[in-house]
Amino acid sequence: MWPQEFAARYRERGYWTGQTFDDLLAERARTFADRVAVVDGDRRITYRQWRERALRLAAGLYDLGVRPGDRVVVQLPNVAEFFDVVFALFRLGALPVFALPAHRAAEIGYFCAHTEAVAFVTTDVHGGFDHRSLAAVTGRATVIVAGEPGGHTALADLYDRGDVDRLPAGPRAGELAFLQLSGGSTGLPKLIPRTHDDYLYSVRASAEICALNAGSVYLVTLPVAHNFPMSSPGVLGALHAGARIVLSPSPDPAVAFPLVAREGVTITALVPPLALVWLEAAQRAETPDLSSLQVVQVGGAKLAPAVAQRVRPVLGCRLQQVFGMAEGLVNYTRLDDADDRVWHTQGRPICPDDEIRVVDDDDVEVPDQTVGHLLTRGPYTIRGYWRAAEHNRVAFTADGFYRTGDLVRRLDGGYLVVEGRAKDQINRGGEKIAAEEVENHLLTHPAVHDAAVVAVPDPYLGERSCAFLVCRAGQQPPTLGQVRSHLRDRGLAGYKVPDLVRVVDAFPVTGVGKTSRRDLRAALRDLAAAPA
Ligand code: J2J
Repeated sequence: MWPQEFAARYRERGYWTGQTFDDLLAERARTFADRVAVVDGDRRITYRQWRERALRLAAGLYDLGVRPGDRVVVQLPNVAEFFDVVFALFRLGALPVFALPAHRAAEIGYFCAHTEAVAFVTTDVHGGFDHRSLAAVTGRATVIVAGEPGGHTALADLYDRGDVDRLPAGPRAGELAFLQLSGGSTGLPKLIPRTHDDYLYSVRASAEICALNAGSVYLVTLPVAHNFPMSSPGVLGALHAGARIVLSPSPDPAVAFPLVAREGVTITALVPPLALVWLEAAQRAETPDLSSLQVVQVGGAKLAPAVAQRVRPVLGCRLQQVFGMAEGLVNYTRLDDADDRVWHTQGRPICPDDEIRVVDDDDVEVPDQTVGHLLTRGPYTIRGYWRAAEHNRVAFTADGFYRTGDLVRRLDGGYLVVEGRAKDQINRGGEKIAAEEVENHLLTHPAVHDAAVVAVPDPYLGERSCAFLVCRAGQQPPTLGQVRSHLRDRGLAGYKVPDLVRVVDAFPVTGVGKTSRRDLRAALRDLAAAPA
C-alpha cells in the first residue's frame, strides 16, 4: 500500500475520490437507467438492470457464505454474467481474482490455493473445454457455473436466493477491489492488489484520454478479464462514460466485424497479431461496414511501425498505441498526436504524477533517448504484489518504484518507446509467459535434467517460446509432441506450452562461477532463432 504522504497527495490532487465501483454503478444506473449498457448476443442489458442483477447476485453470494474480504476466482469468457459477478463481488467487498479462459488446472488450482478462495465462478463448456472439470483442483472453493451446472451450484439460481436488504455495508474506496494477474517472470504467478480508489482513477483518466462518452460503443475483443479491455479504458471506462459495451465471443473478424457493423462500434482494443488479422480481413471485398470505428487501440506487445501505418488507410479510423501493465502504469498515444508519434512511440503516461525513471543496470538514471530499465511509481501503480514479501524486495526499489522489466527510451514530452525486455518473460502476441514457471513444469518430465525457456522472434506473434532441454544420461530425449502433451497433462494453459523444443548436450556457461539462468537464457536466445 502507498505511504501516508503519497496517499494524502493523491487524494488532494483529486486522483483518489473515495468512490467505489459499486458507487459508480449505482450512480450510472440512476443517470443512464434505461440505456443499454451491455450487449451479449441477443441479450441487451440496461444500466438499471445491470445494477439490479449485481445486487441480487450479491445477496445470493452472501447467502451462499461469501463475505467481505473473501477471494473468489472468476474465470468467465466474454459473457454478460461477467459483469453481474464482478459487480456483485464489488458490492460485497469480496475480491474477484481474475483468471483467463485459457487457464487450466495448474493455474486455477494455484489461484484457488494461494488466495484461499471460497468460490470459483466459471462457465460450462467454452472453446471445446469443459471448465467444470477444473472443480477437481479448486479445494474447498464452492464451484459456481454460468450455464449447465453439472452437479455444481448454478449461477442462475443465485439471483433469487438472497435478500438485498440484508446485505452488509459495502467496502471503502481505499480497500482492495480485486486481484489481477501479473504477466510474471517467476516460478509462480503473482497477484496484483488494486484498490477502488487507484483503479477507478486510471479508468476515469483513460476514458477521458480516449474521449469516451455516452455515445461511444466499446467492443470487447480480447478476454474481458485482462487489464487492457477492462480498464484502458475498456469496459470500466465505458461504464464510467455511460457508453455501451458489446461483447464479442471471439476476436475473429468473421465474428467481430458483423458486430462492429450491427452495433455501430466506435472503439476496440487489439493486440498486435490481431491487428494484423483485422487489417488483412478488412481488405477483402466482402467486409462488413466498419465506418463507425473511430479508434482502434493496439497494445500488450510492440506494434511494428509498418503495421501501425496501415491502420488508418485500411480500417478508416485512428490508431492509439497503449503500453500498459496490470501492475499500474498505462501509456497512451493521444488522439491528437502527430502520426509520427502514433506510429513510432508507445505513448506517454496517463498522469502528471506518474513518476518515470529510466535507469542503467546500477539504477542510475540515463539521459533521454538512451535505452534503460523502466521504473515507475504513481497514483495507480502498486507498491507490492499480494502476499509476496520476498519477491517484492526485488520487484520494487526501496523507495517504492516498480521495476517493470521493460527496456525503454524516453523522448521529449515524456513519450516512451519500448525497446526490449530485461525480465524472463516471453510475450507471445500479448500473452505473457513466465520462463521459470514453464521450466519448473518441464523439470517434472522424467527424461529432463535441466530446462531453459526463451523467446524466439516470430513474424506473426512477435515472439514464440522455445524450450531448451538437457536430458538425463541414457534417456531418450522427448519429442516436441511429447513435451507438449506432458505440459498439457499437467494442466498448463495452452499458450504457455512451448512452440519449439531444442535438445542440447549442456547449457552454455557464461562468465565465471555460477551461471545465472538469465545469462543462460540470453545465450540460448540466438541459438533458438537459428533454423533447426
Ligand atoms: C510493448 N510492450 C508492451 C506495448 C504492454 C493496457 C495495455 C496493455 C496491458 C498489458 C495492460 C506494450 N508495447 N504497447 O495491462 O492496461 C508489455 C510490457 C509490459 C507488459 C504488461 C493495459 N503493452 N507491453 O499488456 O500486465 O512488457 O498488461 O510490462 O498483460 O506487457 O503486460 P500485462
